Amino acid sequence: MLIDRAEVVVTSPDRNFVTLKLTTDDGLSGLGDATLNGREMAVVAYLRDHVVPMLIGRDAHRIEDTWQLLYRGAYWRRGPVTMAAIAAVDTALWDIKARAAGMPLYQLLGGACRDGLLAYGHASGQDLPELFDSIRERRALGFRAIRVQSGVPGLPPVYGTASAARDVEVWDSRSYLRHLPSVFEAVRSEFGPQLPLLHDVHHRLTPIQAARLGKALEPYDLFWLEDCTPAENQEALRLVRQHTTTPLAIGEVFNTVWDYQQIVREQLIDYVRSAVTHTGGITHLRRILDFAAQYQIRSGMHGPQDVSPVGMAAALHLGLALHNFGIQEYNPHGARTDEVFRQSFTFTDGLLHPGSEPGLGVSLDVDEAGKYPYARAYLPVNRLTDGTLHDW
Ligand code: CS2
Ligand code: MG
Repeated sequence: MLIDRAEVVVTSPDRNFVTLKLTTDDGLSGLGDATLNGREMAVVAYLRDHVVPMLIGRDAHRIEDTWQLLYRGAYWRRGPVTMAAIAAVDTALWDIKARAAGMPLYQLLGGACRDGLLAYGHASGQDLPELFDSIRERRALGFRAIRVQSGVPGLPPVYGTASAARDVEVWDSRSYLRHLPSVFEAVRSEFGPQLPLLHDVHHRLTPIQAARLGKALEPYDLFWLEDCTPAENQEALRLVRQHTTTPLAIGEVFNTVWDYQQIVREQLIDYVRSAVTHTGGITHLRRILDFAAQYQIRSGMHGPQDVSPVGMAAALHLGLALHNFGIQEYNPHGARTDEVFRQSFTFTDGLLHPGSEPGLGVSLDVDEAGKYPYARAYLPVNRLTDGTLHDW
């Protein structure tokens, strides 16, 4: 079964998505997500100019060897562009292999370890009444775990709040640190002790500030505190850990197992945030999560809207088959995206399931995709109140 055709499809139904479609000489095809938010066309060029020519004529069954060829064979290792491109090839080959076997992909990864995947949804508000409404709305949709993001008095809307869609955000860590514990206190007294609550700091604090926040939030029993410091300084987590028992989640911007080496071995985190799409595909993320499992660290895969339905499906198949699955972020896509990518995964009573169709269970309607050309878009940036550029 040889790879005969490789197409890179760029479409922007509700936002930009990059999809690799591989087709074999016996007519089977597989999909892989290569979407890198705000830098999409860099991955398109990497795939079209460098990767696709290497794939044509290769045995589609040799997933591991192809992974090693694209990783080691390039000499220049790691990095988000390279690893998103490798992820797309890897995912598409797993999709093909499972379609050839006539099985849903999770069967090839070892079979189901559970009935469904606990998902968390996003709630946010500028103030408490708006936040409470948003939590109630997520609960009505079935979510059993909720990420809570809140506006900060004195600042314009910040990351994670619905009205924050702007090019430049404004940030002040002191105001945030003062305000956030009171938000969780109010949410706990309104919704009780049982509901799992999560929060994303989005890389904005120094290690000592993060330590203080983790400690201040302990009474409210968070499921996790995410990206409390910029993730590339792994050692910073030691200081945070010394001061708090609030569980920590890190890694949505990581792309290889090497990014996790110290924080996993030293047990500085509790959840691995990597997505299949940004971390070299199913093959490599499985490797990271098997390493993490030795330390009772679990998965908490990134599932924003900029991971396409193909990337989401890949996450669900892997999550179902992993023993150390923790939770899955789930941010439903818009109606136009769902028309372009027909999916078979389900969300019932707060649990996701990848479905029972062969392969990933996602098909790409290329004609529908063609209606939505690429639209250049950037992520926002974040500035302190004096104008200094800060982490977004
Ligand atoms: C995030 C994302 O889902 C999350 O936890 O941190 O919203 C992230 O900002 C985007 O995926 C960036 O592309
Ligand atoms: Mg995040």
